[in-house]
Amino acid sequence: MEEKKALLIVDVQNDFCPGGALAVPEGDKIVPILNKYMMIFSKKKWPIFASRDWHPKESKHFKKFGGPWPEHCIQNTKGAGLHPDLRLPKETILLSKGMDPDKDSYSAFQAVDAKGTGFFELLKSSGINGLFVGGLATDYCVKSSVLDALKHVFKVKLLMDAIRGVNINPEDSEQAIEEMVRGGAEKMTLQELSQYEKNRKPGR
Ligand code: VGL
Ligand code: ZN
Repeated sequence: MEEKKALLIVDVQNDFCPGGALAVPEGDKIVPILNKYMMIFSKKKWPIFASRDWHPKESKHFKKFGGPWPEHCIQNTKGAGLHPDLRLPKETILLSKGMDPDKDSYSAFQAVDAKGTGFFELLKSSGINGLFVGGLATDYCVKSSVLDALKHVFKVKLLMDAIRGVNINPEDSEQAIEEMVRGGAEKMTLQELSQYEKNRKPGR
């Protein structure tokens, strides 16, 4: 069966980048790489999805209310904004998650588009069976999204040059990558994708 691909960019938001409320070390370094992936996908007319963490002010996700995290990505704040250098093509489908004050919602499969349609439904209705995943953070939302994608039997490519982790424990990202690969995700880089695309016959 022909693979129908889509790109998922997970939570590349100001609060997850250096200077933000829950900064991922070097989180902003992936932005130029993601821009290149987006150019490739955009040229091919392959769909691009961008998820965002979109929390209410009061959420059990936050330390203040008994959860694990400092307050971050609060709806309509600067911290919740996508990184300003991220060049999202206009056809990018924005997904939001984390709106339920009682849930953590790490996975993009818990996210919905502007009309409230879930990510899985959106993928199914466009016949997508292959997902390329990059973004933040490797050890939380990227991992959770990839494991869910594998559960739903999507082919997953993990974009090794376009992910970064929180690493509360130094090995967290490494372990997350191992877990995703064990589950069936394949590692990929921009160079490999460009090379692969060059070698494909036109029209395929
Ligand atoms: C995330 C921690 C808390 C993430 C979201 O996007 O990886 N991590 N909320
Ligand atoms: Zn969050």
